[in-house]
Amino acid sequence: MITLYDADRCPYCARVRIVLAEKGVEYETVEIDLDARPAWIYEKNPLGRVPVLEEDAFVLPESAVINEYLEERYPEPPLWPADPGERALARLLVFRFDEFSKPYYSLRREEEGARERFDLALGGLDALLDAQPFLSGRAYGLADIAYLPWVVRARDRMEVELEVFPALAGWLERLAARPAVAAELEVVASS
Ligand SMILES: N[C@@H](CCC(=O)N[C@@H](CS)C(=O)NCC(=O)O)C(=O)O
Repeated sequence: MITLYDADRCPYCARVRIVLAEKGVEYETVEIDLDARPAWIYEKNPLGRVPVLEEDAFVLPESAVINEYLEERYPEPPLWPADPGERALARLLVFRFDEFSKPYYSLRREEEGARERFDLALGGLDALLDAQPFLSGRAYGLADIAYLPWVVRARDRMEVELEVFPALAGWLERLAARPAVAAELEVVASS
């Protein structure tokens, strides 16, 4: 059995929850209180962060690495493009995620100029989604899952208007039709 050390409010955990749901993998969760983390979480992850995935004696932190592991361990349905070039570009987006999250967290801290910087980052995603249907390329996949939790939280909790980014808004609407994503939208609405 897989155990996910998890926190409802954590968008990095949401990445892993979505992949587990897409792949229909059964798992149990241990909810970690991020405001009072148990000391033992450092034995699972020396950085003390969630998510952490555990399968018997195997323990793995880092959402992007966990999702790569799940993709290899449970290959169906595939969440990376079959084409090597398309896959590499999708991985590049995940690799450069900090370029998106930096202005996001800056906006959350209400720093000066953050809204403009985050709008620029959203504009970058919008332009990409104008050119291709998904961040992962021609089909939905791990790059979409890597960004979606922050886009949802920006819209629902930080009063970010997505209407000015029509391709991005359309992408979110299409993804919301997927049960794995709809379940996450409910987590955000109820937490
Ligand atoms: N790079 C990590 C980031 C995980 C992360 O920052 N998780 C947050 C919760 S959303 C956390 O555990 N924060 C506690 C801390 O930073 O001490 C990943 O992708 O899994």
